[in-house]
Amino acid sequence: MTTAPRTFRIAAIPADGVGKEVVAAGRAVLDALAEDSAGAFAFEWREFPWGCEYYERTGTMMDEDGLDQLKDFDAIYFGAVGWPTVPDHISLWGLRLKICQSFDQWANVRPVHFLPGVVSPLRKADDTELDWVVVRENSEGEYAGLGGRNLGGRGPGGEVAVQSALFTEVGCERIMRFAFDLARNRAHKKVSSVTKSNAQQYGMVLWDDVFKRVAADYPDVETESVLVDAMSAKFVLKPEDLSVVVASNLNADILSDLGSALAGSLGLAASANLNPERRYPSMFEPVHGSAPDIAGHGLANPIGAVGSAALMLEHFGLPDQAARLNKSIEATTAVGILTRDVGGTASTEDVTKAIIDALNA
Ligand code: GGG
Repeated sequence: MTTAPRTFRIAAIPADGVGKEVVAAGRAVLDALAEDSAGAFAFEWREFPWGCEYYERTGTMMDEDGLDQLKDFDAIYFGAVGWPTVPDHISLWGLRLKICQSFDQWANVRPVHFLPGVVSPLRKADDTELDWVVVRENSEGEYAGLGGRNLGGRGPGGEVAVQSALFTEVGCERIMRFAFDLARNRAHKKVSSVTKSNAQQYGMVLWDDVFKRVAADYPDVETESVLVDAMSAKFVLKPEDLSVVVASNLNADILSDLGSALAGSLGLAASANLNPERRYPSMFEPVHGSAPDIAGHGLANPIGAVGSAALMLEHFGLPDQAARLNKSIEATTAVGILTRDVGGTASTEDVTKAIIDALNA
């Protein structure tokens, strides 16, 4: 008996700058994997031209009915958003945040780990193996979009703006349960919760209260609550103490960039924006932005995007293929095929080709 191949429909949104180069790299690697699967699975792609150039042509970052166009895909594979000619808050809210929030992708998972052959400011010895995961609350908090400008009518030079953070008990609880479930399946069963609840006494105290309540349901998982300033120091000074770090939208955004820089480069970091209920498509993207300074020169590190493709394979229920992809990334960095951001001279294309070659090694 033969089984029908499973075809995964993926919406590719390369968007801006190096996003175009790294999405092309990730697609090439995934297509190579599918070609080699003897028909067991396939990927059907549709590419969307949205982003800052699209905004300059049309006045919108994505089509008005864009969410409708995306909603039936199995996943979204995203590049990076932002370009100097468009204000960042317009490009971010018009595309990436719009998709994350409209599709209730409330869990943003950002693993941090060492790769062989990559020099990291944290690597103390060849055998030091660090890996932790930042779990970012991705639907509310400081990025809830609440506030306003021109408040109070104080005249020229006296403008007042308010930016509020939204914390709901439901939103806090679901991200914490997600973090605890993840920690339970890791060797180091620990969740570190991050806030600034000594200074932000409403939403973040609610976060702390919910954390204590949820932790009681996971007696097998070690816990700690750490202020974000102290956690930044801990990332650098005591990273071996970390396993799953759960934090609000802004705090986790900052900490995950710090984590990937400590692993060697922002270009290495993968991420998944998940709608765990699977009511809407989830979105997979490298953590890095559009990097206008190197865009178009073949210098971008494709590893963050390829690692994000591995997270997408896990989401599709193909963990062996995800592991195969991650092994190919490691085989590539281990022999020193590295882009400039991690001290090498290889191009985006060289690294992509090496990853594809390593799939069958
Ligand atoms: N691929 C990630 C990306 O494009 N990031 C741009 C950015 O500014 N993101 C802010 C955020 O992560 O909320």
